[in-house]
Amino acid sequence: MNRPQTGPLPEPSLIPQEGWHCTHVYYELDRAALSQMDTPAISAGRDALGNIISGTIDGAPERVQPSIVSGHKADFGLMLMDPCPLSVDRLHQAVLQSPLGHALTPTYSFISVTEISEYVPTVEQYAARLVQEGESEGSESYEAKLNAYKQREPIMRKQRLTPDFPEWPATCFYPMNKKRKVGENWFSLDYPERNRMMAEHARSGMEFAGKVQQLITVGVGFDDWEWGVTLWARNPEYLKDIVYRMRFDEASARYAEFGPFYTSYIESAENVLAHCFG
Ligand code: 76R
Repeated sequence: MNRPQTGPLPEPSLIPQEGWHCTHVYYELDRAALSQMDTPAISAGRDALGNIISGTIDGAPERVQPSIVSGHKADFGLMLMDPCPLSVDRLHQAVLQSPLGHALTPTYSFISVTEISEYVPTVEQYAARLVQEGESEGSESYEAKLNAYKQREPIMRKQRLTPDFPEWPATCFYPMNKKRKVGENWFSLDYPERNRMMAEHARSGMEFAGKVQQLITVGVGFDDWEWGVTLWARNPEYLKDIVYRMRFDEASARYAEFGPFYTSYIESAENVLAHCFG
């Protein structure tokens, strides 16, 4: 997480030197407030809200993803990302200030930023890992694997810092911590030990390539949990499969603590509102 500062200090700014701000926010409809409105007012309000949550209004964040939340925790959710945290928050405020805003209650939110985890190997570290795993430097297979990683690395970087969202129908968000208990404190383990467990974690994650995509955003210093886990799945059943699988990884089994899960289904703004308002 910590990168040494090189060169002159940057100008004071809200914009990260790399990466984006991210907010997950969930809203519930207040049916009592809605019942006080007549049908044309609700319909006009729905149009206005649809415009906002489709992310097409002026100054909208770079990424706006509406989804239908299953269960009682909320009716719909938004995942918002932008270099500027105020641009992210402006969209949330636009929702609340819209004509239906008084009939919407935010029930949960999580604010975080993107980063490249300290456990993602650089090309040099990857090369060293290949040798450690028994590849001989300069061999054909060593060069092939290294080249493949060289090609993949910038794409992975982009996807971690300024992601494109996959075109998949299901998503799940939950915040998590790593334990800080006497005798079981993630943060008092040395780096090689954490790196060993995160490498095991990454290997089990890669078994879900093509089925699940993950985005880890960091809440440390911003919100009540250390990380936000966003999973997108080709099918909701893979959400269950991956989370179950990872419960057996040492990094999760021994050290992870989880907050509430928000599972939701990605739809256009129009469909989300049609679902919620009937
Ligand atoms: O970024 C990378 O792909 C490199 C490898 C990798 C890192 C560094 C990786 C891979 N993860 C990393 C970091 Mn992950 N991840 C979770 C959860 O439910 C649980 O038990 C844990 C929640 C899931 C489901 C998941 C999925 N990962 C992290 C971190 C940050 C740790 C830090 O920086 O200290 C957390 C909290 C975390 C948690 N992980 C993968 C996945 C998947 C599917 C992969 C494979 C890579 C991919 O296809 O995207």
